[in-house]
Amino acid sequence: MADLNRDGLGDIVVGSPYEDLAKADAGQVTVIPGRRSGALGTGAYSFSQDTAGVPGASEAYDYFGATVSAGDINKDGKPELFVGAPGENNHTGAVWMFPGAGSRPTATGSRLFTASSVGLTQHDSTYLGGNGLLWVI
Ligand SMILES: [Ca+2]
Ligand SMILES: [Ca+2]
Ligand SMILES: [Ca+2]
Repeated sequence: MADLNRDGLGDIVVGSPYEDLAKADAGQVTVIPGRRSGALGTGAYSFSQDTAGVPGASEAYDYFGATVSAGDINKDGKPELFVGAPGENNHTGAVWMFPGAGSRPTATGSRLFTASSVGLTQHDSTYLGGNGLLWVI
């Protein structure tokens, strides 16, 4: 939960790492804005690696969305959304950052952090981005 659109209501960030899209277990993330009344779901939006403006591409077993987090890391008052895909690059893993904007984090300007981009050597099964509960359930 995080108030990504800054309306005072918590928004639900749902990771779906096993979402198939065009490739098995590519994964996606859906944001469901909080509402004071009425059914949840109005205004919901999703990101995957196939969303226009998002670096990378959905591949089988990326598990994009295995972990999610939010925080205003540049202190502009607009929270950023972070998404881990531990299966990316032969299970080295990677993390995406979606910058906060007027009413929601956007794909425009989103960035991809791989092991090498944060100074780590790429190793298979590092699972950068966390494995969440992938192998518990
Ligand atoms: Ca909100
Ligand atoms: Ca990928
Ligand atoms: Ca921000």
